[in-house]
Amino acid sequence: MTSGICVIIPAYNASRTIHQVVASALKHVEKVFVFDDGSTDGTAATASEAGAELIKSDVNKGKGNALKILFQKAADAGYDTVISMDADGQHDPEEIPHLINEHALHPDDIIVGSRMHEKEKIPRGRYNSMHVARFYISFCANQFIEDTQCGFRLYPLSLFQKIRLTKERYVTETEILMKAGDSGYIIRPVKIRAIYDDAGSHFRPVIDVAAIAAYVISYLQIKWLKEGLTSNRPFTYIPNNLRDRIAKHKNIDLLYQFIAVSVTLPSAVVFFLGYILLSPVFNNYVLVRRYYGGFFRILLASFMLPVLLIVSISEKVLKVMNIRFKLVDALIQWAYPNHWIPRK
Ligand SMILES: Nc1nc2c(ncn2[C@@H]2O[C@H](COP(=O)(O)OP(=O)(O)O)[C@@H](O)[C@H]2O)c(=O)[nH]1
Ligand SMILES: [Mg+2]
Repeated sequence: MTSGICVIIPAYNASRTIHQVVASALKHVEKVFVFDDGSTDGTAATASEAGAELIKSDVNKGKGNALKILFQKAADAGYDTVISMDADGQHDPEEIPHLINEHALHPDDIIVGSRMHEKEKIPRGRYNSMHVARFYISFCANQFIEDTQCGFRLYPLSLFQKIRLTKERYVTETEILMKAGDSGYIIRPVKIRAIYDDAGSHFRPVIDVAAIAAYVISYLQIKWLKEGLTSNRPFTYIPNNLRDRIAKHKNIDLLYQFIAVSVTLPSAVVFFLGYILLSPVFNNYVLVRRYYGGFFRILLASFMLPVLLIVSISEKVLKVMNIRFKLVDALIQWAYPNHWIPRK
């Protein structure tokens, strides 16, 4: 049993699994906090029965909101480190010691579970979107992150004094990694099992993926503008920066994200030119230069995004017509390689 570390679980209609998750987690930590987010299926009572301390909301506000409240709750209770886990049984509490052991070796770092080594167990569409997401999110975070979409993580709570969270629902966890990495934190993977048995999901493949993509693209554009014009300054995040201030106003944020996504390709060309032409003057994009392909691969990857969309839709249409045609996986592997120079 490790003191100073607690487990936090955002939960929404998870009565089938929450008892087992809480009870097993309590074998490894002294305290488990569960945030019940307006569940209608008895999640709250089941979590309490299993021994969790419960926080309850009557209306559903999504995973991001729940996590923010849980970080605060854990800090108020005197913990300096939290482990976040999903409520639906997709994370095995018996693997909590893997995160704790890695934390003991690297107490200042963020530890993130990675399922990417178990590709065959992850639904194909999910794996592919995780692969593309990590390509871009890694550039936001100035380092390669193996699995950017895994919610089984260990955070030092001091992190949340250094970054400001502005996004909601499933975007929050991506925002945390980007801002942490972009302010100098090291993000370390630990291998965990990928569990996709029969867990239902609240994740909406189109809306939630689009929300994450729009935030990542709109974040990167401000970051790369700064990085392109300054020398050797890869860590561009400071709380309440321009991107955070835009995010404060919902409608302005939506409009800005729409414009940012619309100009993805021309802006990639501009940054690429800045990468080539300004580097003798400014020692710019220093961490992009730790990526073997440099900005040329980023440019190529960005131009592949619309191609990928067309090929994915074609695959789906052909499938309906009973014609099997699988090009997307190969295209993704080719266009979004993860060739980062390893950290020493
Ligand atoms: N508090 C809260 N937690 C949520 C909500 N939606 C999802 N979660 C948590 O996030 C985890 C992952 O969400 P899920 O819908 O399973 O997405 P997936 O695992 O990525 O398919 C769930 O197991 C819950 O722990 C929500 O609306 N409120
Ligand atoms: Mg799930």
